[in-house]
Amino acid sequence: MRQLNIPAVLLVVVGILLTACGPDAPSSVPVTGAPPTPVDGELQPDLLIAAANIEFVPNQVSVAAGVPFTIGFDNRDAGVPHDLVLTGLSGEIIAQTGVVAGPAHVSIQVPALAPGSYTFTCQVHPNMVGTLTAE
Ligand SMILES: [Cu+2]
Repeated sequence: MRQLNIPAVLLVVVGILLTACGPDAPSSVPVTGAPPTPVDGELQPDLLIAAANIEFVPNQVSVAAGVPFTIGFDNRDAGVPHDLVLTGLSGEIIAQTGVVAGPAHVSIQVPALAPGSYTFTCQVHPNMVGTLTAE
């Protein structure tokens, strides 16, 4: 009973594949080589992330992949300790500010990242979570 529609589904899938791979499909431009090597002093402008009212502001940021950058971390919560820990695709720590009580501003350098989605968290407040996308 459950097999009744499989041939029809296969036809549809094959049809889609043929359409997508047809002779008129534009050839994609090949991606060549590694990202450009950054020159000293040519860092991206600071990414500014604040901690305010026990939240990261903003909590969604994006950077160019393959280029080191700095994060300026601005703890605006007076008397409240926060930090910012950037973790990689396997949960490894890439960069961290250390815990600072607000108001305080610290900067950290982040090495060039492979394209992907990274997470930043506050170790003091596990509900403080943000996403950094390298693209
Ligand atoms: Cu915090």
